[in-house]
Amino acid sequence: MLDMEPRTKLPAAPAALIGVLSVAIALAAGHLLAGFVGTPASPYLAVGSAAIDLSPGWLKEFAISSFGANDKTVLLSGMAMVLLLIGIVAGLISRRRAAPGTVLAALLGVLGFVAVFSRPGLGELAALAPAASMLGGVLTFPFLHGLARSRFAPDAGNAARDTPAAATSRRNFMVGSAGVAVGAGIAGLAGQLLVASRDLTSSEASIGKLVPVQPAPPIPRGADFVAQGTPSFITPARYFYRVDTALTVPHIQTRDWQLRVHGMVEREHTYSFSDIRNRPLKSQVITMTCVSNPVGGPYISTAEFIGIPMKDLLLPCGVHESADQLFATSSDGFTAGSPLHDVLDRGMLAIGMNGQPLPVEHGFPARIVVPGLYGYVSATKWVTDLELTTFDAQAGYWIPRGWSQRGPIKTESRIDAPHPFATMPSGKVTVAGIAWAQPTGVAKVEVQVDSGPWRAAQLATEVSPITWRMWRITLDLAAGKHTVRCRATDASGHTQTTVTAPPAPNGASGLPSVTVTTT
Ligand SMILES: Nc1nc2c(c(=O)[nH]1)N[C@H]1C(S)=C(S)[C@@H](COP(=O)(O)O)O[C@H]1N2
Ligand SMILES: [Mo]
Repeated sequence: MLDMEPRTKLPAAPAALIGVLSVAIALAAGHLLAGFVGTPASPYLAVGSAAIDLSPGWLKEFAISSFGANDKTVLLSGMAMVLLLIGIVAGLISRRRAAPGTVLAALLGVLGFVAVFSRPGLGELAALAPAASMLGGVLTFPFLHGLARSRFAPDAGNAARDTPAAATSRRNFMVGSAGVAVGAGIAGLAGQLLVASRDLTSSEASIGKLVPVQPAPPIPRGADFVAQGTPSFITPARYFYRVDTALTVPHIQTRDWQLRVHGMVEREHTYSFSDIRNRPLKSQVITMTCVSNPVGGPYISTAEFIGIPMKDLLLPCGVHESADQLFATSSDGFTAGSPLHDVLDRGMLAIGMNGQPLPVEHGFPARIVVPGLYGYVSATKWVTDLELTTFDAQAGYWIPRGWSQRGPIKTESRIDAPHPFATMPSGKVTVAGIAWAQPTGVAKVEVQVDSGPWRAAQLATEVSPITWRMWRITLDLAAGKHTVRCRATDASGHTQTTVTAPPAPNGASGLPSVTVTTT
């Protein structure tokens, strides 16, 4: 019957508008439901997380090196642009009939389901969020399309423009679109508020101040050269570098947290948070380093971590002789495998950092830190599962993405002052920086100006072999342009390599250099 009528062709702008509004309501409805059933169930965030997991290693490395900790914001904004475009396209391919746009909305809905089901640790209720998105899109598009069709029907135009019926259809379309827009805004905002309100303030407060029974010795005077431009020896938690694949950080209450130890052990065991909290805590100053750190880069920081030695958790379970890998899984599905030998020797399950419970971004309520190994093969945040296994049997998150299965930290150094391309008066110029060689320790740092001789820099007081070491040297520079290089030698006598390598597959190398002009 309807098909017999002449079809109205919607003008492009309102057609695009109804597409965009339908996408908006779909996203908002899903996000709102996710506020109840769990943040990662938000289809928008789930698609983003899936995109992170599926994107190739080079792309992630590019994102980390170009956007740093803002990489997630860039991803989410990019997705918003793409969705805006999809909405416009959905509208434009549906100027005569609602079917194409409705089908596109349904396809997006399916994508939402697939993405949400690819997220680990979500219960069945999580399906409500993509279901709300799907319904929102699939119902709203034909609804608005119907309103628009009567609004732009040929007889609603010209001659009959001022009939009451035409006025009604104009109003209906306006009220309908405005209603959807406002509804999407409210649902999206409410979802965001719910997501943000699942905060851990009370859970963190219930931990109380973390006072180690075996504290690390205090940081001696002269351990850094802040006045000359090095970082402070201890990195305040808010400045501590952050690298992870989590689009939204997992919010785990301590009462819900469990750590299961299984695999090649005599006895499986599951620890609760109070099992850990009530043990005699130890603190250790550790410098963490990311394998993605380029030469001269910022992904290195130091904190006093508080927790208990990994061996105290693992050995009571009766670890089999033939296990050689500790395979740790995070609540968000990230995995990292470390050589068991290193874990038993010096690994730590940390529940605190610089006197406070771990910040959520750094793994609340518990993470692993193994001095001497890059984070991607050791420093699992939000850790919930420890499997004793072998390197032949399992490979962590980054390994199939092109990174080495073993990730010992390379002996490296960095120049912090002067800044590259700085201009300064000729004469005395102080150069300062950091060097690291965990767990061996830094024995020497040398500096070279242009093609001159290598000269030993003054080392700051050593704190421990598992932390960075600051250095400085005052040079006498004649007027002109100079390139200053540095190199570290570790306590085993190994000098950092001059061979330039990119971060993948096992850490960047090459001598750091800074070019300055003296006048
Ligand atoms: N759950 C989880 N843990 C993780 C990661 C991750 O992506 N997810 N990234 C690792 C990497 S690559 C590094 S370098 C360190 C960074 O720890 P930070 O963010 O506390 O500095 O965490 C490691 N632990
Ligand atoms: Mo990393």
